[in-house]
Amino acid sequence: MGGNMPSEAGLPAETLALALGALGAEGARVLAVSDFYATPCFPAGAGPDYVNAAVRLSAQMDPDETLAMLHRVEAQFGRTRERRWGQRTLDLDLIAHGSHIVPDLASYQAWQRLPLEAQMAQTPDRLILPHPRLHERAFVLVPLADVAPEWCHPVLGQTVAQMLAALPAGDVDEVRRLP
Ligand code: A4P
Ligand code: MG
Repeated sequence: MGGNMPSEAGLPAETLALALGALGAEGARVLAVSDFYATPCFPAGAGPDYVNAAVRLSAQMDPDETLAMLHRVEAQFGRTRERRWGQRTLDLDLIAHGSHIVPDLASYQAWQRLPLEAQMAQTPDRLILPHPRLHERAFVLVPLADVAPEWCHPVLGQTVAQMLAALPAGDVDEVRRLP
């Protein structure tokens, strides 16, 4: 979960907290919620700091149904899409769905290996799992380690704890737990 703009629900931390209830109302069972973290905007300078968190869900939904459900909850909190990586009230990304690789290994690897410039210019028009950038982002891995430290990346073969330990210390230090 991430947000860096106020919504009608309030500041990003309030939006994220209320979105947890909305996930439940959509039929997903919330198994665990991470702490909330203040994280510097990526790319640097593109907007205000974010609040990020990670949630572990159980639901009778396949990956596409899960993403559609996340998009419905984003819409409830005023999410609009003007620009890739634009500022947003609420971004709910699907980081992983068990150990599924979606749609297939070759497509996953094509997105994972995309250079940064191309990432900024291109948006996938379908779901890619695991999320192709999760292993390089402290703002994902720090909260994820609260709820799923032992989850093992099905392509990279590393747990969340291992991927987090491999990040530059400076990236991790910039992620600040909110009181
Ligand atoms: N899509 C493909 N795979 C996925 C997935 N695993 N989860 C597709 C979610 N969506 C996925 O997403 C664009 C398209 O990606 C969708 O149509 C979907 O089918 P979007 O949510 O419309 O646009 P976006 O949010 O701008 O893209 P995305 O991919 O969510 O962006 P990123 O790369 O996750 O970056 N800085 C900090 N500190 N914290 C943040 O949370 N987030 C972003 C968003 C940028 N900088 C940030 C943060
Ligand atoms: Mg998104």
